Amino acid sequence: MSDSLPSGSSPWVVAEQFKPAGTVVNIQEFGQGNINSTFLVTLDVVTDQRFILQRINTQVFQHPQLVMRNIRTYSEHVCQRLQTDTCQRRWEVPRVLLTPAQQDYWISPDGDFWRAMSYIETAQALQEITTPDQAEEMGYALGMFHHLISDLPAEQLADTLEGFHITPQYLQQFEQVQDTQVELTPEVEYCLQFIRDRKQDTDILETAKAEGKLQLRLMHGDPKINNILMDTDTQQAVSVIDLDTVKPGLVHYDIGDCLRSGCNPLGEETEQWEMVQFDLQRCQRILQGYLAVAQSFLTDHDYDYLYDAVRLIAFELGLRFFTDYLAGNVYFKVKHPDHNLNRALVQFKLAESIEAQAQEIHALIQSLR
Ligand code: GN1
Ligand code: MG
Repeated sequence: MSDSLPSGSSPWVVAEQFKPAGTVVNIQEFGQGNINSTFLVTLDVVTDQRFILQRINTQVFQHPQLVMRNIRTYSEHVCQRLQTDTCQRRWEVPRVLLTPAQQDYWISPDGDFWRAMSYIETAQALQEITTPDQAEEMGYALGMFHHLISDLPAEQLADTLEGFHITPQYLQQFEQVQDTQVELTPEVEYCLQFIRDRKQDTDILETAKAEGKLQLRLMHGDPKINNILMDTDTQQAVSVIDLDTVKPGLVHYDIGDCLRSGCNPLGEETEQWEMVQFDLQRCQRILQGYLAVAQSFLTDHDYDYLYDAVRLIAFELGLRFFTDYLAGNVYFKVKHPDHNLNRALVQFKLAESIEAQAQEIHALIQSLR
C-alpha cells in the first residue's frame, strides 16, 4: 500500500479496457491520493481525449463494487437534477466509464480492482487557497454538492466504509495499538498526551446523531482542498471530485473536513507543524460560500454543532494518522517512516488552534445564522 505503482498489471494494459476510442498515447501518475493509485490516460482522439484510471485499494475499500454502485447512483441523480435546476453556473459531475462488457470496473488477472472516470477539462484541482474568493468558492462547492443530493434519500446509498468519520471508533483503534513499542520522542509524547486530554469528548456528533438532533444524510466524505475543481478561466468552483466515500453520514463530517483542510494555510503535508494555525478569515469565507447554497436545508441543531464538527474532524484525522504511524503505516501511503507522525502533528496543532479560537468561531457561526 505504501507503493503507488501497480503491483501487477500495467495501467497500459488496463487502460485498454476503459478507453472510449482511439489509441493510448500517454499515461502518467496523477494527484496526491493517500489511498488509491491514480493515473491520467491520454488518447490520440479529439473529444474525450483524457480519462482518469484508478486502482482501488481494496484493503481500505473492501466492497469496491458497492463503491461503484454508490457513485453511479449519485452521478445519475445529480445529472438529472442539473437538467431541471435553474443554476446559471458551470457545474460538472465526473462520469463512470464502462468496459466493453458494460461493467463499471475491471479486475485484472492478478486480482487488482480498476475503474475509470471522465476527466474534467478546463478545470484544475485547487492546491492551495491564495485569495479569500477561493475560500468562498471552496465553501460554495461543498454547498452545491450537498444541495444537489439533498433530495436523494440516504438509504439509497450503501455504507461502503463502516466507521468512517465515527471518531469514537478511531479512538478504539488507537487504544488497540497504543502499547506498540515506539520510541517516546517529544513528538510522540505530545501526540499521546493530546489524545489523552481529549478522549472524553470524541462522541459529541455521534451522540447528537443518536439523539436525533443531527440527521443521517448523504455526504462526500473527503471534501479537502484538492478535491475541489476550479474553472481555469473564471476561477469559479465547478466540481467536487473523488467520490469513493459518497455515502450516508453527517454533513458535519464534510463541513468539518472542508474547514480543517481549507483553513490551514500551511497545508496538511507541511513539515513546519509547530507553525500550523487555523485561519479565521478563511473560515468565514468558506462558511459564507457554503451557506449561500446550504442555508435552505440546515436546521438550528445543524448550526449548533458546526464548531464541534471543525474541532473534531481535525482531531480525528490527527488520531487516524497517529494510529497508522503506531500500526506501522498500513493505511495511508507514506514517503518516509515518520510521515504519518508528521501529518498527525499538523492536525493536532490545527485542532489546538481551533480550540484556542473557540469563542471567535462560535461568534462567527452565530453571525451567519
Ligand atoms: C484520504 O486518499 P485520499 O487522499 O483521497 C482519506 C481521507 C483523509 C485524507 C487526508 C478513504 O483521502 O479520509 O481525510 O486522506 N480517505 C480515506 O488527506 O480514508
Ligand atoms: Mg479521498
